[in-house]
Amino acid sequence: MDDLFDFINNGETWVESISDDAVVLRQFLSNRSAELSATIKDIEQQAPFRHMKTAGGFTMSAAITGCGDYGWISDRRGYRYSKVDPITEQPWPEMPKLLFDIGQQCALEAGYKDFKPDACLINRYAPKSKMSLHQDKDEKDFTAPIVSVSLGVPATFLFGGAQRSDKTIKVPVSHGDVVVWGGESRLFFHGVSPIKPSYHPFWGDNRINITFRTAG
Ligand code: MD3
Ligand code: FE
Repeated sequence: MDDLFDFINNGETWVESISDDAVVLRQFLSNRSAELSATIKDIEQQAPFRHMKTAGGFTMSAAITGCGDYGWISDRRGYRYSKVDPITEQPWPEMPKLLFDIGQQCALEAGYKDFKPDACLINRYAPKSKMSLHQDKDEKDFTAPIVSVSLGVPATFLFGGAQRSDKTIKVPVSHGDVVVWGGESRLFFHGVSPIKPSYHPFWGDNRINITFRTAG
């Protein structure tokens, strides 16, 4: 774990603040992205990407899977975390140590000590897929930050405020970037603009977003 930082952060990286308690760690994972991508492909073999239905009956354009103790599910009963994958009817794949360490190290870099993610959600966006403005509030403990890792083709995050009507700013994110948000911003509205067609050598025209959370 102490060594992790050496091998993820020996390239060109920089930090951007997007609000008092949200930061972008630019290119933090660029040196680990091949292994990280292979790890995601492996999880996908155990728990396939699927399109969930929103509570309102719409199909989400981003496909989702995950690993760790909890996975996020959505069905007619609403949104919640579950220890069982409804497709495989098995526990979600174990969170690989590589992922846990990356989530914890990125949180630490942003000033959050002892972050212990128990859920790692993985979103896959094809061209035109988007995520509408929402809050992440299904987790039990809002004092824990959320760490987000972007892979594949670039995207534009929409970062708003505590109210849905608050103005949003656009934050471009690309392969190897990490966003960490906690404190006030933990419950801010956010989303992802429709993905523009482009090409990434490993992920093709897809974008992957990995979020580490303390859910249970
Ligand atoms: C939180 N995923 O899975 S994560 C989600 O890129 C989700 O797949 C998006 O939102 C994705 O729930 C965004 C990164 C993010 C960006 C800005 C935020 C999370 C944020 C601003 C406030 C709070
Ligand atoms: Fe979210």
